[in-house]
This record gives sequence, structure tokens and C-alpha cells, in this order.
Amino acid sequence: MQNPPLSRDICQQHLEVTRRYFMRLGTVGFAAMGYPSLLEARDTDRDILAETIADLEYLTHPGEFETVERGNPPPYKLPPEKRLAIGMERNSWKLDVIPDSETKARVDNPLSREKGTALDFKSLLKLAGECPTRFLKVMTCNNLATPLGMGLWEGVPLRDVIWAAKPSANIRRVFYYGHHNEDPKQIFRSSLPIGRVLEDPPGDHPVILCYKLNGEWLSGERGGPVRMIVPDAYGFKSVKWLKSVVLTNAPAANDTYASGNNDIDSWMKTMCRFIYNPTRVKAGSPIPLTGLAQVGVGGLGKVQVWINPRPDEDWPKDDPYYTKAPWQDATILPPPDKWGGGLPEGKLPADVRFFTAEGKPTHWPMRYTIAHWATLLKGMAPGKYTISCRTIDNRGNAQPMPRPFRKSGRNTIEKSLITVEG
Ligand SMILES: Nc1nc2c(c(=O)[nH]1)N[C@H]1C(S)=C(S)[C@@H](COP(=O)(O)O)O[C@H]1N2
Ligand SMILES: [Mo]
Repeated sequence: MQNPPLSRDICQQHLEVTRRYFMRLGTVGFAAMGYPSLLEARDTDRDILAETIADLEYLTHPGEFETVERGNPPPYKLPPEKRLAIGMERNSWKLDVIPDSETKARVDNPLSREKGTALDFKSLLKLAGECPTRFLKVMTCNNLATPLGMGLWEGVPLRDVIWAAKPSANIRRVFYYGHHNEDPKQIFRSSLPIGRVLEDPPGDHPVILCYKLNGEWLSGERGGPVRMIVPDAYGFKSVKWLKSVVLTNAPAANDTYASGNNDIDSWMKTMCRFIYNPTRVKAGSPIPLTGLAQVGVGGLGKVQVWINPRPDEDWPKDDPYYTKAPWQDATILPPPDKWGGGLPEGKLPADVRFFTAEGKPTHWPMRYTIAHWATLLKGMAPGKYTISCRTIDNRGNAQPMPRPFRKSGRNTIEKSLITVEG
């Protein structure tokens, strides 16, 4: 099987993309980055890539997230008086943090609507104090091929609220519920082991009660006034229009998503998708390709592309994930200088987790976020090809391994047809 070469070595491409990226943003002198041999880079190549990545915005504007919701109507579509009455406005919002009496869970200071002790929005902000918890996280549904949106979420660790209720014994899980129009059929709920809530796995963020997205109050459409955000999980754990937290001694999950054959314990997977993948190009001109990688629990080591000049030939059945194909590395873009998503001047606020006091990420790419990637294909003869992209995680697992099962999160290898015209 003959494969057309990417005519320039990948290292050189890497320099071109990153250099141009920095130059466009006009921030960092590239020589200072320690890459000396740029003088030979050709301007046209740089410009092609620069143009293609110029439109990429890292964070998604809150109104531009894709939405996955149940409930008829969803609370934010109710008239304002009704929203106020059901606690779906910031100044009427209340949260129960109560024991599951059926399981003998013991909570000494329940926060409850019934007793007039439920947590309100002001008290939630008070718990956040001077240092609210802020982190980057991609919202992604295990049943969809592409992420829903990339956000900077702000809130209060769920454990702080739980400790305020003084739990004392017989608690193994946390069940939590969104608003459901007082109709049992519309309930959306999820759950977590108490251990995950009280202590974060090394290098992970806390589970938060979230009230801001990209520096703005969380809109009703995104789940406001308050939603759960579970950093390491797929979207169904991040219940919107949060109303109650139930501390239980039940040992098993009761998630709404469990009934849809979903793997409800799945950590987010690493995988990549195309953003810019032309379908028809002229021979002779370099072809820019861009995409995003979703960075799951395994981290992101590489993004690779495979140009297949024989798209109609069957691939050997014993290699279903094309591991023997001649994959070639693409470039993972460095963190942006402007983060987009509607942040004033594209600037992140202070105290974002895993960012330094100067606003620089302590490592990149970060788990449970996205990273953009780009590459330039050159020297492709006229003809029809498929182009595929895949990730390699930090342990060397090539997508869709180590977890290829569909209901634990979509991560099939994406393929795109391209015709190079003579
Ligand atoms: N109350 C409630 N919360 C919910 C849902 C829902 O239907 N109702 N959908 C969940 C699912 S399956 C996903 S993937 C995410 C989607 O979040 P988004 O609409 O903000 O993108 O919300 C989750 N939270
Ligand atoms: Mo979902």
C-alpha cells in the first residue's frame, strides 16, 4: 500500500504552525521559545495554516453550546412568575441537602425546604467566598460524536455544601435531581459515590455546584441558576436546574441514563474530530486540516492523520482500528493567548485551577478539555482519498482503545472523503 508523503517533515510543520500562531497573537517572541531554525520556513505555508486556525476560538459562547435536555417545557421556557415560584431564578433558588430516610443515612443538619433550612443562592455564593472554584471543562455527551461546548465553569465544591449539612453515618452515595415539572416521568437524576465527592482523584478537579459559565451567570438554557458539573464525566452526570441532593446509604447508582443502556461509570475518553476538512481541492496547493481533540482521562499524547489513497479497498479484518496504517503526526496547538467564549478581551479571570498567577497553564493540554490540532498536507496526486484522524493517549493507546465500546462514550475514528482535482 503506497501512501503519498507529507512532503515536509512533521517537526518543521510543527514549528511553522506554532510560530505563526504566536506571531498572529503578537505575544511571545518565537526565538525566546527556543526554536532557532525558522528562517527556512516558507511564508505561503505559514499563511495557509494561520488563516485556517485564525477562526478557532477556544471557549464556546454560552449561547452556542449544543443542548441535550429533557422536560416539557424546560424550566427556562416557563414565564418569569412561574420560574420565580418554582425556584428557578437566582433570587428564589433553593437546594435540599437531605438524608435518604429509607436507607438510614444520617445527616445532622439537613438543609431542607420543608424545614425552611434549604440552601439559597446567597448562601451558595457565601460558601464560594473570595476564592470560587474555576476550571476548564468540555461538555460532552457519551451518545454524540462531537463535544457540545468548551467552558470555563465556576462554582462551589459539592462537598462544602454537603459538609454544611453535617452528615454523620451510613452514607455511600449522593443522588441529585433537577427540576422536573412535578412530573415523575420528567425526572432527570444522576449520582456519584460519596468518595468521589469528598476527595478528588489525584490531579482532578472537585465536583461543583456551578453558577457561572465563561464569567457570566449560568443561563437557564445551560442549566441555571445552578447545575452540577462533574469534571471527569460525560454530560449526563452534570444535572441542570439542580434542586435536591440526597445523601443515601444505597450502594448502587440510580441515574436516569442507566436506563438507556449507557455505561454510567465511564470517565471521559480521549478522541479527535475534524473541524476544517475540505472535500474538494486542487492538486498542487497545500491542504490545511484542523480539528479538535477531546482530552479524556488518559490524557493526550498525539493526534495523527492517515491519508488512504485506496478508499475502496477492504482493510484487513484483523485490524479493525487501522493500527497498521501509516499514520503521521499532526500538530497539537499550544494554549491560546485569547480564550474567546465571550470573556472580556478573551482574558481568563484570576484563580483558574492549573493556571499560574500570571495566567499561564501549568501543563498542556489539560485533561477533560479540548486541544486544537492542525496539519498541512502536501504533494497529493489527483484522485480520491479518505483522510482519518485519531488520538494517542499518554499511555500510548491509539483511539478507540483502550475503551472502544459505544455506550461508554463515542470515539470511533473519524473519516473524511477528499477529492484532489487535477
Ligand atoms: N435536568 C437535566 N439535566 C441534564 C439533562 C437533562 O435532560 N435534564 N441532560 C444531560 C445530558 S444527557 C447532557 S449530555 C448534558 C448536556 O449539557 P448542555 O445542554 O449544557 O450542553 O446535560 C445533562 N444535564
Ligand atoms: Mo447526554
